[in-house]
Formats: sequence, structure tokens, C-alpha cells
Amino acid sequence: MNPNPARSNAVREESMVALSRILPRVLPTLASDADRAVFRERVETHFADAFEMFLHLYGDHYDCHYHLEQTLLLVAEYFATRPATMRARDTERAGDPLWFTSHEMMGAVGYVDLFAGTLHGLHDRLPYLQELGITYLHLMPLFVAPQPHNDGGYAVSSFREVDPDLGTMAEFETVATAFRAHGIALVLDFVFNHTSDEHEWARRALAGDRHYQAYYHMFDDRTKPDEYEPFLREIFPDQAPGSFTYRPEIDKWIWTTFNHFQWDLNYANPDVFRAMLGEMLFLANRGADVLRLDAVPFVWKQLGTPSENLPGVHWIIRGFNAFVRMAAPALLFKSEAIVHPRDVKSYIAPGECQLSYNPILMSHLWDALATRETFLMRHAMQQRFALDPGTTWLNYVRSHDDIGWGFADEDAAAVGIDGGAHRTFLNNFYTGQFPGSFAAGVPFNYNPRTGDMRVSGTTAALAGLERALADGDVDAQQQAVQRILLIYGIVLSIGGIPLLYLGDELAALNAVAYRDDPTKADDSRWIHRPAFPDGRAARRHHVDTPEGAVFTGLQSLIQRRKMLPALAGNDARFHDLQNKHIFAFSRARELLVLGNFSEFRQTFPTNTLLAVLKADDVRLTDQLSGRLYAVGADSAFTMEPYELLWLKS
Ligand code: OTU
Repeated sequence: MNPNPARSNAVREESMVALSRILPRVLPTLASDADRAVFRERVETHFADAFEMFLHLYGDHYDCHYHLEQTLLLVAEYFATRPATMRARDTERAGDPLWFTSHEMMGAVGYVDLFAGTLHGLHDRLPYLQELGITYLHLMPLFVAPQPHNDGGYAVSSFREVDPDLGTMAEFETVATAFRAHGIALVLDFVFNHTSDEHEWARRALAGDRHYQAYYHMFDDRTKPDEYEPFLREIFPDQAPGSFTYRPEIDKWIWTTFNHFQWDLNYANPDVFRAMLGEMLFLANRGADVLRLDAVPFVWKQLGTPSENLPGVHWIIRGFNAFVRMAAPALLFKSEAIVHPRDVKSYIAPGECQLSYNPILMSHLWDALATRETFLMRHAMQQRFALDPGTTWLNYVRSHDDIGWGFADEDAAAVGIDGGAHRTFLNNFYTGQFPGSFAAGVPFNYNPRTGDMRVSGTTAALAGLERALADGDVDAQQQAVQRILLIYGIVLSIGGIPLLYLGDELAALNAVAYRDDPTKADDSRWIHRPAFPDGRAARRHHVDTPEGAVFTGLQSLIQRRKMLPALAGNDARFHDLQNKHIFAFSRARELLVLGNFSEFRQTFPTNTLLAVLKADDVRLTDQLSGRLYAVGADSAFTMEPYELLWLKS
């Protein structure tokens, strides 16, 4: 249930009346005629969207119009103080609004401390990122956070201050400017569902300030929490069971979806919407090109529902968008919704999140590696890959989080697979318990009540390298490398921005030492958050080492991608070539991507290929190896184990 894009005339007229009342109060706060003209034009374009959202969420509020005016005044302030460099960015992006769909885009994501120590160190790693061809860099939360427990930075104590161990906001700006000059867009997390319990708002709330208590969901006793709780999903049942936390200082229960120190913000309060819009615009003005909207599905609550993916969430993001366009139009949103595929897609729209993680593809890639079969992935992609123009996917194989098997049960059922049983198989497989498994992952948050579980582990460990190295099995090591390059090869060609989880390019192994750190031991996600592996990095050009093979393999995939305009956008078509081990799709009718997900040589009838290409016979060149294929009718096409082909006719 998305907000209805077809706005009623009544709302439109009402918004114009409201605007004619508010604008004369807002425009005089701007210093120059030029600024007033630009701002007026942007407000006139986006005000109806903003107004409609306000009406929907805060229309019953006795001073809805006051809040609307205050919000617009705030937006004008950030418009006026937006630095010249970022205004230049706005102009540049306006001239190339689909910049993020280019085939030259290549993303990477990492922690500042683990990847480079500090922001200063990050600056020094620019040549390394350039060696990989990175054009989009997502820095994991780098803000002040409680110590030692802060959920890997996802409990933010100030959205305006960088963790002093990493550097300062001024240093972030320096890095952002330098990276921008080298064609790298900067992405920051916007952890907007909650603040840490050490955020100033939380501190004031704890001191008894009712204004700030209303920033959160607080309850005097268990009555309401007990009404809500039966409908809610436990996100971290191991280390943070339940969704409410009691604080004796104020004798209240507080909504905490995640850990007890992460307090959910109350977006039903227009003060919260405005305050968080301010934090958002602050970061946009400091140099962020994209904000990753963390934990999107949870920001709107309603009794008697799971309080995930409610229509209110869409209104909030649409509202943020409308106001952001007025002050910092270059800023884009990236959705982090790791939920049912239908809900994942519900956030992706030009006026909502222009970018989104693609957890659907991610889980299917691992599924295909485990089963060696690709028909479930193909079916799911046929149903779910296409997006509206003006939006795109962030395709990835690993992130800092656990892997949940987020495929749709109905997709599995359509190809004869029982979703629940299949998840159990995948959990067993990737934690190495299934006979013959190559994977060395570990469980994350096993919930004995629901049987639910997720998986942690680095890409290399899940793809078989960890075990193969321990066994000294050279063939198995080579297969692991091939698996890594195969799934990254799909991610690099399927459509959208490929996202490299830093460390993967060096085939980083599981960081088991987290178990000895009492502040991390209860969260297995730390196993796949290794520090930059200096030794492996030194060997990155030694192709006879697994790390060298992965690094150079990825490097050449990235270089090839950037030479193929057919890989821009995200218009893939998926094909059945009558071999269940081979995943096949074409891009822009020009490029045919084939991946063999089995460790055995595979063949399929050339006639199916010719039918896809609508040709009687054809000569194809593999863009990766340069090899030439003459494909005639009535014969067989052969693919080597784990082979990836990017074929162009
Ligand atoms: C996100 O993940 C972050 O990526 C995590 O690192 C944080 O711990 C968390 O939010 C809290 O800030 O449940 O297991 O549908 O799946 O928001 C990870 C979205 C998570 C959730 C996602 C969350």
C-alpha cells in the first residue's frame, strides 16, 4: 500500500493556499534575490508532495500548519548554508540525473577504522580504491556512539559529530571533497529509526524532559508494550530479546526494536520529523551524495500490526524527499530493507528511495552456489528484478550484516521448492553442517521458538576458501576463487551498481578473534568484519595466491564492465537455456551473460541460445577472455566448471 501518487485536486488546492501563506514568511529569511528565486522555484515544485505527507501524518495534530512552516524555515536555512561545492554538485547532478545508472559505476563499502584506521588513513587509501576503479564509497557509521556497545556504530549519539577515534567532521569534509574530485561519490548511513541512549535527546528524556520523552515511544507501564509485542518480530532474539526496554531512571518502558541502547524514534511526532530532516540536511551539506536509510521498514508503528513496512513509512520517506529536493537536490536515498521481496521493492521509486540494496539477488546467488541450480534464482529475477526508471539496485554478495534467506516462499513454491525446508537446508549448508558443504559460516541469532536463523561469515569463508586452505586442498582453493569471481561477475553485469564489501577483493577469511572480545562475542557478525588484511594486500598481484587471483580477477571484471555501455541501467532479461546449472540473462539485447554454477562441465543445446538471440547462427566474443565462439544450429554449447561468459555478438 503505497501512498497514492494521483493527488486529489482538493489537496492540491489546499497546498497552494498553504504555500501562499507560508512563502512570504520564509523567503525573507534568504539573503539574495538569486537565492530567493531558486528556492521559490524548488518549493513550488515540491511543496504539494511535502504538504500531502504532512496532511496524512500530522493532519490531526492541532498545530499541523505551524509545524509545516517551521519545517520549511529549517529547509530554507540549510538551503542558504549549503556550501558552494555542494551547490555545484546539485547543478552537475541536475545535468546528469541518472548518473548512478552508468556502467562506469562501481561501489565499495567498509568501516573507516577496519579499512584504514582513521579518516586520514582513508584519504591515503585513495590509490587503492582507484586501483579497483571505485566510484561510490559507502562508509559505515562513523559517528559518536556509546562505548563499548554500539551495534557496530548503529547506535548514534550525535549525527553531527564524527567518532573522535576516526577523526573530525572537518576531516570527513576534506575526504569527501578529495574523493569527489576523483570521481568517487560518498555514501553515509542515516540511522534514522533510532538514536543511542546517549544521544542528547535521550539524555534529556532520561532527565525527565517531557518534550524529549515525546521524541521516543515511551510507556508508563507494560500495558501498551504487551499489546504491541505479540505482533512484533524479534530482530536480535539472542542478545536483545523483546522490543521494549525498562529504564528505572524514569520508570518507563521504551520501544527498542534492536538493542536496549537503541531507542526507536517516534515519527508520529512532527518535531521528530523536523529534527531528523535537519540532521539529514546537515550531512548532505557536509558532502554526502547518498544517505543509506538504515532499518527503513521500522520507522512507523501501529498497534495490532507487525509495525514493519506500514504505509506511514512511505509517507515519511516521501516527505523527506520532497523537502530534500528544495535544499540539497543532489542527495539520493538508498533503502536498507532486508524484508520480503515485495516489501523490498515497495521503497524503490524516484520520489522515495532511488537506490536499494538487492537482498533478493544476494540470497539467490548463495542459494545457487549451494544447490548448483539456478532455476529458483531465474524465476525470482523474472518476477522481481525489473525496476521503475530513475531507480536502481545496489547488487552485492556480502555486507556487514548476517545473511537471511529472504527469498519469497511463493517463488520457491512456483518451482516446487518448500521455502521453510529450503531455508533450513541453506542454514545447515552455510554453517558447514550439511554433508559435503564447502562453507565455513557460523549461525547468527538462532531462534529456537521459530527455528529462524541467519548466517555470518566472509565471502571467502562461505565460498569454500577457509576450508580449502585448512585442508591444504589446492583444487578446492581454486574452486572457491572461481565461486567468488562467478557471483561477483553476476553482480557486476546484471544491472545496477555493483557493491564490493571491502575485504572480499582480498578473499579475507573469517575474523574469529571477535570471540575473545567480550564486547563482541555475542554478535557473530563480527566474524565477517575483519581489519584490512595487510599481508594479503601485499600479495594482491600474485595471481598464484587465492587473494591475488581474486583481486586481479575482480579488477579485470571491473575494467571490462566499464568498457561495456550495454551494462548501464537495469533492464536484464532472464533466459532458460535448458540446463538448470546455467544462469543466463541478456543486457540491452547486446550482451549475453552466462554463468555455470556447478563444478562440472555443462552443455546445453545451441538451439536454445540461437532462439534467445533470434539468429540462425552467430559468432560471439567473450568480453572477458576475448575468446571467439561460432554457434551453429543443432549442436551443443559447452561451459567449464564455474565459468562466466560475457558474450557479445
Ligand atoms: C540494520 O540491519 C544494520 O545494517 C545493522 O547493522 C544494524 O544492527 C541494524 O539495522 C540496527 O541499526 O536487522 O540484522 O529490514 O534487516 O535494518 C540486521 C531491515 C537488521 C533490517 C535491518 C537490520
